[in-house]
Amino acid sequence: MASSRTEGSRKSKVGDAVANRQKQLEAFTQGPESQLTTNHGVVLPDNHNSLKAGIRGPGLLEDFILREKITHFDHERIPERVVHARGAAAHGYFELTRPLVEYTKADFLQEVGSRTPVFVRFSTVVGSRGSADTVRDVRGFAVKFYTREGNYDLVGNNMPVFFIQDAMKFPDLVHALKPEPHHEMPQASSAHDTFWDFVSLMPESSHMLMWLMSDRALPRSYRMMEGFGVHTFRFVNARGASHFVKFHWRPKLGKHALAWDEAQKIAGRDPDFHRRDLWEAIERGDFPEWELGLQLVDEDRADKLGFDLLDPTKLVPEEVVPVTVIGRMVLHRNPDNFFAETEQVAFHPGHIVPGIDFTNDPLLQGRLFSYLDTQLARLGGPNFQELPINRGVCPVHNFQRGGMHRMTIPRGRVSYEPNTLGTGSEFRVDGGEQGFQSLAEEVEPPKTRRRSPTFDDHFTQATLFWNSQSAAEKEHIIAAFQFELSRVETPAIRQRVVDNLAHVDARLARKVAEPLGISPPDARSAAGRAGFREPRAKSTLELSPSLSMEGNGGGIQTRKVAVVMAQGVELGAFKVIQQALLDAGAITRVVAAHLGTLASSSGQQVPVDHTFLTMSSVMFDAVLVPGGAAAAQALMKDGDAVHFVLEAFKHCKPLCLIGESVEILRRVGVELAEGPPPAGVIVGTNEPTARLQLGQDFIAAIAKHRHWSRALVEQVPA
Ligand code: HDD
Repeated sequence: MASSRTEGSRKSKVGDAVANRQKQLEAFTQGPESQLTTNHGVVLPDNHNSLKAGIRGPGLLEDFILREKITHFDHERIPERVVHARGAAAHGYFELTRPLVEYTKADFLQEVGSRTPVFVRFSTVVGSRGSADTVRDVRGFAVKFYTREGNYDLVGNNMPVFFIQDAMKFPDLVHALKPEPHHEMPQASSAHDTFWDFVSLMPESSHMLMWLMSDRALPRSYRMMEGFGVHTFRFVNARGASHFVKFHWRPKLGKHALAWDEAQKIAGRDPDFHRRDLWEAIERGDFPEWELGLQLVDEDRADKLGFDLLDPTKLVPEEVVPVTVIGRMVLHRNPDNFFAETEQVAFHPGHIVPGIDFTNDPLLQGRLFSYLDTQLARLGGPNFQELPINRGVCPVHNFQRGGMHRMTIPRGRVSYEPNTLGTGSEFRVDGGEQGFQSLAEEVEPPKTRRRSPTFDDHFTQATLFWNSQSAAEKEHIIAAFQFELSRVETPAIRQRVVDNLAHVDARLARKVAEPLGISPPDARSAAGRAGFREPRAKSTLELSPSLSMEGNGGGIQTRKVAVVMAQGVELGAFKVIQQALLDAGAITRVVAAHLGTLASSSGQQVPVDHTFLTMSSVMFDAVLVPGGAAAAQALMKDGDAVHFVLEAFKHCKPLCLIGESVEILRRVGVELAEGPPPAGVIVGTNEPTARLQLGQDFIAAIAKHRHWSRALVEQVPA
């Protein structure tokens, strides 16, 4: 049966599957409402007044309309996800660019050009549904592929490793990370005692802590972060041969981060920063895109990597096994309704299709239980797969029929197998070759509750990550550890963390310890503690440049440039630069002291988009200050304008200062006359001959994203 379905559907043209999925969802969409009824279709006489005994009298219990409305309202929330509660999602498609017949029989990975509809949900992990987007945290990256053989969920993160090696520790990890149970603080933050207490006693978390303290935990945008399947999975081909596989999502716009100070400020200015960014990009038609890359490893090679592929605290360096790009994913449609789609979507690593299989990674094995279980609690029963967003695009047939909120109506008297009463002849599922076949992997006895010694090395890859970071990225990691541990109240916990860090890198540990008021780190103090066993085999790779984000390109498409202006602005150079920015796909917005328009030096009226009241520099990627003596004078007298520019300077953003506006930086002692300007600061005059070059230089500076090694930053008080 499965093969005939596949054969038939092969004829469908590229894109049909995506359109059909949309049609399938449209069958469930509603609105706008022009007449109101009760839930049972009775037309409402009035939606403002309850039924009362007399015009000023008491309400009547009889009022079924009021009771129904209030009851529905009382039940409008479902339990938030225990982790990954805050998220944003979008519809799109995955297009295969390289066939994988040799490796997997999964139908959606066979035919180049085939498009599979997807729904993707990004999330933070620790915060509640209403928490801020830009907190220091891991980001979820969950993709549901609606394939012709059933739904396939790749439930990953934006970091390729995890804190723990065995699912047995997941509840402990999450209890330690979430707000502390006695006073429910702090919200959406790992900077507190219980988290650091736990991880300091769990050396297997060392590698993931490096990622969490790095800029990876502060993505500029969901559109600018990588995604990883984390675990090693298996591909199985039509002959039953298997390969290990690791999944990588690579953003077309490059991978980029916020500055920590900036991330904290955005959390106050716009807690919806990432959600809004995703939504607005899709509404504008700037569809976010990722490549899907794979690392394929055969069984023989797996034994020679120097670490265990089943250990989720390890990654396979791209320098050891290169990433092969096999497709692209485009998100092209925002959900119609947040609750019905983003909130009710149910991901599960156990949603797989023939041709893909699990490995014995003990974290993955535990996840296979957890996700189905959590959906039962969160979505109220065993029929959540019938919700429109969770429905597959292929037929679903089985005898699991009862339960809360069943939405289909199965016909007939037969709800068991084998039977003869259904179709009149014997129906039996006989364990043949069809459908999903688990890989017949050999299993090694004995049954045991122990950890494999091949999981013992907790530091080599943490060190590899550290060594692979640029100088600026290393400084950010040190600062992040210092921030988090300064929030830890118990000195012994701080001490334990830096002692552990000495196993990663002595300088890192020393630098982190400096402002913490504790003894210098001592790696030996950890030696006797649990988890500090000598590893059996270590990999010898010393650097993995792909682990660094610095200098990661991606162009300037969709980058937001603030143009800070005041009355009397000279528009000559500005217009040329603005056109160059727009041609390269950036977005410009004029920010000034008031809304309405500003008169330029030539009397032209310039519309203002935002004021300093509602927009700060942290909402932009770069700042342009056009010249004009009168405008520069006005800006210098406006504390908000000066702060705007200096804050962007401090956050190492590209700045383009024209003519007299250079004075703004001089105000705080940033002296531009002596030698070249600090990195990423473009300075020019209004001379017509210089304008084009100015624009190109500014574009090049924006394409570098941030200039983390910029000099003089520490002089700026912003
Ligand atoms: Fe998990 C949600 C990713 C380990 C148990 N997880 C959840 C989501 C993502 C991940 C992206 C949000 C899905 C959505 O948007 O709805 N989780 C991961 C990754 C892990 C991981 C990449 C390690 C490699 N998770 C993990 C373990 C367990 C769970 C070890 C339990 C044993 N995760 C859950 C959960 C959640 C969840 C409690 C909460 C809401 C949900 O499942 O649907 O079951």
